[in-house]
Amino acid sequence: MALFDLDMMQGLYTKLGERVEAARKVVGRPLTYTEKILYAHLTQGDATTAYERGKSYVDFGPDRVAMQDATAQMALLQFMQAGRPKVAVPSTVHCDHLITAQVGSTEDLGKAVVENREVYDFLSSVSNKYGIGFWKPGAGIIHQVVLENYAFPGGMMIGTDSHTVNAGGLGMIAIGVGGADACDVMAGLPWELKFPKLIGVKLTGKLSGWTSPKDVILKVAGILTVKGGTGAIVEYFGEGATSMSCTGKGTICNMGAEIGATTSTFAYDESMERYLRSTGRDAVADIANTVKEHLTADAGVYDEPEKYFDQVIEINLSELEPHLNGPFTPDLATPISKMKEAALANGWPTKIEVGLIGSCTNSSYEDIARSASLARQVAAKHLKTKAEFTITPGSEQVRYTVERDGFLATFDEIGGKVFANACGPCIGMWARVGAEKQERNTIVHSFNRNFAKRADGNPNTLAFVGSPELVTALAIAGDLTFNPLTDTLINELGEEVRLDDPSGDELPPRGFDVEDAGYQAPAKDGSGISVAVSPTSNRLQLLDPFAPWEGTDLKGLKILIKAKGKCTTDHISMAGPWLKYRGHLDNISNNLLIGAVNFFNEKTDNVKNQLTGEYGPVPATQRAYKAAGIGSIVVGDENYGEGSSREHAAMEPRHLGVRAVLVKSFARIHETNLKKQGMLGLTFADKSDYDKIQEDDTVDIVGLTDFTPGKPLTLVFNHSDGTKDEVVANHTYNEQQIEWFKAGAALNIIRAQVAG
Ligand code: MIC
Ligand code: SF4
Repeated sequence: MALFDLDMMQGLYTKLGERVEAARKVVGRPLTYTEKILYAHLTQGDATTAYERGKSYVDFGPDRVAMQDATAQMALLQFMQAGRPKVAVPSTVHCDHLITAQVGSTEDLGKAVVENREVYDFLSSVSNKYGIGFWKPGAGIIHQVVLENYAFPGGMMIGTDSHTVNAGGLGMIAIGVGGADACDVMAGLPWELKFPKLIGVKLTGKLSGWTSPKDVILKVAGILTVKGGTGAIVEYFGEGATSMSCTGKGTICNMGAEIGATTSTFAYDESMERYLRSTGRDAVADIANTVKEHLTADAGVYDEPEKYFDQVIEINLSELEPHLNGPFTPDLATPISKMKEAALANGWPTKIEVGLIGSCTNSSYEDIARSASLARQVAAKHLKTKAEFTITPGSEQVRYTVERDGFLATFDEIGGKVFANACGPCIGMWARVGAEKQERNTIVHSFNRNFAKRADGNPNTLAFVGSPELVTALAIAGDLTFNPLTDTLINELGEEVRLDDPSGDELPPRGFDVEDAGYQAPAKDGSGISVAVSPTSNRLQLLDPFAPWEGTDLKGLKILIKAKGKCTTDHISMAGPWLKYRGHLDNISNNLLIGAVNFFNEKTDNVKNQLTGEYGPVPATQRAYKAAGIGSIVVGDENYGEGSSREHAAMEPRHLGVRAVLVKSFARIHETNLKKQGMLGLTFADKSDYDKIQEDDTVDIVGLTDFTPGKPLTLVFNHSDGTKDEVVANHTYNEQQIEWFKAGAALNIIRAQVAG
């Protein structure tokens, strides 16, 4: 059984009333639920000042840390340098990202265990040594396992994965971070966050028929776009919130990452209590019930939300339609009734090749049960499933239970293939037959992201995100323009049939069950355990400290790339085949920005080497600058670094000698990752200055000797014809972050403290 630290939770709850009261006093008004949890986690104890949302930097003390294998390697390589004997807060590692989905769960898992042995052994022994809970490959996807075992109302957690926010479904403030942040918290240091703004989403009405929690977030994504949540926590409330399942809330919070939100959450309610009890956590529910009044907003807040939130959105669930979002971006929201029109207008291929359900976003018992209710109709109504269909369960506990209850057998009858309990097709670990032909085609899935190449590496795969029940219906129909609410299908007997509304239990009537959940507890005393990293390994590499700042302005930087349009972390540091190098900084650096579009020639991975005038791949060009001892700069567009928490997207350019990243705007996690790694992350004060940058420019960054919070820097673009443009670049570095820059990286400071 996994170790859940009830004492830690009890400790927090014991102080909760007092902390909330102190916060209420300094803030001087009733508090939202989010504010209560934030103020209850100040490292200083009781609040003494009211923080300014979107401005004040605040030190928090999270209760837990969660890491997945693709990011844990770098997080733990850094932690090993911090010189601590044990992690300071309960922490876990989950092996989920490195398993390829190809044949089926057993074979694929077996293969992954062999291929990734070195990495799994490393993670398992580091975990064992430092007191970290270890979830073996096959145990499930981090966010599902956390929801089932560790999430608790009122808690605060950070995790090295952007979808850590999933735990908001159980009333947590759970935030995705880079490995360096996790390293700090595990080392017992405070975790700093700019006090977020608050967005309130009021849910009225009730879900019914085809509409599901997924449609709430697909709709919200359409309203707020991929950057609308930046710097904000989204709090959901209203009768529509309390009437939906806890796991449905998890789905909504999960995809808060897709609107750039810091996190999302729901106040504690009966759906959460039911879920806690059903997953064997009566003790957690019982203790939570004793502090219930603190685990929701103060009276009146939800009645007049405009007074307490920076922005309020209202959605009537009774009128909400199922949505499909995509392709290529999760905020392009189309209600199913408009899909036919949209597909025709945009020329999207309407034949659906594959429907994929599951993932960390939509793997609940309810999701699977409702999808199975549709699959059952295939035989009953003499239909034939037109598209391929796959299922990736979120955890072994869910998989075992839905198998026991006959749902997997039902999927088998419609030709469904069950992949391992892992990320698989969601993160490009899908060995999809024929993907290399790069044919234009359409897939539908219940995951969260649909950036180009994300699922199968094919840039011409159009992926649409929908609820598992809609994905199942569309896979049966094989047609993107099929609207199950109004349309009929022709069955094998030539008859017109309609699919009945999906239905299914929220929680297993016979309870959850599992034989081996896949958990390995750490050693009580890990001091004798040694962790070996082979110097010749191509999977793991010990880290060398980054060099400190030289103390001068930076002159003569070359433009490595001026990226055009969307540049997510998938564009900066691709996943899929590159996941295997996540523990080896030099090897993974060979994927630096290979997905970004070069503004000057509209090509990917093709930039001008300003030393030779030749065009070549981005990583090789940057290595040439590095070899010549010349710094460079990366220029980007809006919401640069959107998506993943992977700090590789910041460490790779740092490792290869890029000195600054200058963009129109940043995604939060990526901006922090850059700062942590000692890189300069700057934004154009005037966004149209982006247009002034020419391919052959060299760039000077002026003002670093007086690098001060709130004071912009000056950038000089020296054009090849001898003219120049001088522009203003803003930054959000505070005193401490400027120290990180000067030291070369935040870790260099911890290291110096340990040594000193
Ligand atoms: C993702 O969904 O993009 C990932 C893969 O889970 C990432 C983490 C990673 O890149 O390892 C995330 O969301 O942070
Ligand atoms: Fe894994 Fe996909 Fe979830 Fe990321 S979003 S944790 S890749 S299943």
